[in-house]
Amino acid sequence: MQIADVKNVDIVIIGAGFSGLYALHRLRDYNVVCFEAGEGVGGTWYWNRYPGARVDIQSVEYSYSFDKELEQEWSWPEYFSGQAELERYANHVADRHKLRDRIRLSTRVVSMRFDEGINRWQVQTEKGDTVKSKYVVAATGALSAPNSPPWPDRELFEGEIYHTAEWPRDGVDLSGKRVGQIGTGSTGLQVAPMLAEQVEHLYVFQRTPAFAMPSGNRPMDPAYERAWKANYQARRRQMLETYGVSMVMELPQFCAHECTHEEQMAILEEAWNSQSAFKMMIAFKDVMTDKAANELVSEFVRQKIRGIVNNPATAELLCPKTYPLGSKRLCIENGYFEMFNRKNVTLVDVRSDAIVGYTRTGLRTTGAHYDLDVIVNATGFDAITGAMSRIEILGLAGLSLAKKWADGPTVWLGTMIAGFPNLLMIHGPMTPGAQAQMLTSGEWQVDFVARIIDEMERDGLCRIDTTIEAERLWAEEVEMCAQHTLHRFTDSWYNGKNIEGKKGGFMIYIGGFPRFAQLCQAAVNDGYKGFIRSA
Ligand code: NA7
Repeated sequence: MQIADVKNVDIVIIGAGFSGLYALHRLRDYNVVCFEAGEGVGGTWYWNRYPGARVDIQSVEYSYSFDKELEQEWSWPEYFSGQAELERYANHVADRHKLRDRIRLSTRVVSMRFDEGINRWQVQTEKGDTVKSKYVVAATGALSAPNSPPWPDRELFEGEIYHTAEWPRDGVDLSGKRVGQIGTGSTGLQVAPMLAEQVEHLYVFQRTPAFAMPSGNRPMDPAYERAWKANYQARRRQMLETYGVSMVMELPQFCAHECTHEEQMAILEEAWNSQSAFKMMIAFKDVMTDKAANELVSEFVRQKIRGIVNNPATAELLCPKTYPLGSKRLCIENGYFEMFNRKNVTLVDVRSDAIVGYTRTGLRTTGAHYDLDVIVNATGFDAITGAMSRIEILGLAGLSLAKKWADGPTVWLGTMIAGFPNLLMIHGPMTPGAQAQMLTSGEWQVDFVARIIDEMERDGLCRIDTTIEAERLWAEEVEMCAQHTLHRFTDSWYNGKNIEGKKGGFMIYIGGFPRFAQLCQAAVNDGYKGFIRSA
């Protein structure tokens, strides 16, 4: 179906990633248009096309649940799908559900202003179009605004610079090149072994080493796939009842100190070999709440690293020692530690000798210079708030979102912002975000937001907002949950500390998805508690 009038619509959706695509489908009975900055759909899986990009959740879980036939028809060739397969899936869904007519590709939203007189958002795109819309659904992604290092003299560098989240569609030929990779988070660990195979020499610039589990990726076992397909709906329901909306795992029976040393080692060895992401984090009941239990698991992983990496000094540098395991995203690796046994790979510690700037021929640290042909920034994202902050958003009385969030984001249920009526977010600040499997939790949030819109229309209302008091209550809830875990001891994109000068506390809801969902439902069921709806 074509959009009746693109200058005046019911709903603008920003972003055609997995959540945006589902929102477009779920809200299809309205006059809805979706603006997408990329030339294609898929969001994260459109942009992050660096070598080795792969989801770290099993694909049978990380897939849409709304289309029961697709669930049966689609076959994932591997347990953890690569970027190309996920992009193919996003395109298939866009075609299958005839969503393309309503998607405007290569169209970045640059500003939005709420017109109080008519209760409409005026949404402006980079191409100069202005669209009036009653609602805006921001499916802008939690990890979509790339963070590039702020070092000076970038323009002097005569080689090429790439960010992993903006990797060229046609790939990059790195053979015979001296390549410097900055960053050793989930992305850095995936891309490095792929680069090492192509390049003349790879310098891995590491500021903070990562805890990583061996990848469990392997070709899909047909019997395993059949078992999922036979029980999909029950399994999806069970997933929604788990903390992270993920496969139901056997939960630990004991705290670490309740086990003998031999039992502890046997449990950890089994978790290490489990081929399942995150098993280390639930090896014992108290890994994420007790420092001693966490240290036991952390030291076990360090010993594994020491056992893989031949050079003891390199191994020691690769061992994380400054934060608890799992307090930032636990990475999945595929030959990353082994890679440091290659002759063409050098680990550079930029914690002790920081990078201070680009030069004509490479990168300068405080004490050295590295000659490079190509620089690969695997430096992550201005996460959670970054994509929204890059749009100029003006709410009631011209209030700017950038100003409102200058000291950190404030939200009600992670969904609405006081003073910004009819603007609804998916994977907004203080939602379970990266603590939950994002595709299924995104689908759930789309349904929640769609219910809010449906009930506004059913009741003939014009405006929905939230209050500063509701934002304060949600901040208290988020803080109360964060207090109980070891996450608070670590700087990462979870608390914005990966970006110099970024303010705000813990930006992820860590109370678990079931509690989040229950609080959201309860607020709406309880006469829209925390919201203000008006005619
Ligand atoms: P991350 O996890 O934020 O990792 C970024 C990496 O880049 C990390 O090692 C950073 O070191 C490093 N970094 C960033 N800026 C600099 C500067 N200026 N100098 C040196 N090193 C720097 O992003 P990813 O893309 O790997 O993963 C994001 C999420 O995607 C991941 O959590 C999964 O959910 C999927 P730092 O640790 O800050 O010292």
